[in-house]
Amino acid sequence: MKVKYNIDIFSASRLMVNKRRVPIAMADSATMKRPDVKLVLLGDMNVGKTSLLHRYMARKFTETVSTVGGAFFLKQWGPYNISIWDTAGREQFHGLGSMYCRGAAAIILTYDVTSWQSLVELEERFLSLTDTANEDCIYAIVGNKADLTDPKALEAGSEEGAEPSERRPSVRKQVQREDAMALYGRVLKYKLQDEKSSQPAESMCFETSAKTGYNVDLLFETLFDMVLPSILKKRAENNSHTVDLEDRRDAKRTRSGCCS
Ligand SMILES: Nc1nc2c(ncn2[C@@H]2O[C@H](COP(=O)(O)OP(=O)(O)OP(=O)(O)O)[C@@H](O)[C@H]2O)c(=O)[nH]1
Ligand SMILES: [Mg+2]
Repeated sequence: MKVKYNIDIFSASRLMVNKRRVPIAMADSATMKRPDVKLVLLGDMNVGKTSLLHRYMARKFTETVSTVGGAFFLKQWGPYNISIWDTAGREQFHGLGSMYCRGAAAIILTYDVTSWQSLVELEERFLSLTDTANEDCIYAIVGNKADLTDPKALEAGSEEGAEPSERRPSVRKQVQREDAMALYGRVLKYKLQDEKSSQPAESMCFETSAKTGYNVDLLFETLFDMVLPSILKKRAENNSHTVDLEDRRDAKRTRSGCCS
């Protein structure tokens, strides 16, 4: 089954509204809320980026198709609007990655706990794409598909009061949390961020399951809270650049009154 996005900028121009030939992107532009801040999911193909986002936004795990280009959701968080960008992990879309990361306040570097190579790829292929992110960008390292290796993550999806599942995780875990934490340290070094003044590795490395929902809300909502200072900073900057036309009219009136 195909995953539908709130707004898919790549297909928007091809979609029609009410059979009139009005592109959705255009139709929505008047009512579309402006994002205050941007969060980006990066990582190799098949690690579960789209599934994580779909689990969080639609509260469901459904079959996905490999992402083409990228797409974003808009999430209202209190009075703020957060855009969450899903990117394609396939090599052929690699060139687009740095464009998606431009101005990002938080980046989720996603790997698959059952694939050591997916962790290696984060460092070798994806880290350099973050050069266009904000200077104070926050990084989370996320090991998805924990349901395949961790009984806690597998049980997270079972109905309350249901019998404990007979199934046991059967796939070998290839990436331990310590490996992810070590990568987090190297990410900070690469970004020239001071380890002491940055978020500690324990709070920035997550193991999740898009399939059962394990730690998915925790991941996104921890990051939303962490980017609030970026939102406030951006809003303050925007306000200081705003010219109040009423003020200017008053000033003109006063001046002309004074001279006449
Ligand atoms: N067991 C398990 N399978 C998962 C999980 N998340 C995703 N999958 C499966 O992994 C495959 C890839 O998931 P996607 O979400 O499409 O992966 P992606 O990272 O978006 O891949 P690209 O769009 O190609 O970059 C699909 O078959 C999913 O059903 C998970 O938490 N547990
Ligand atoms: Mg995808």
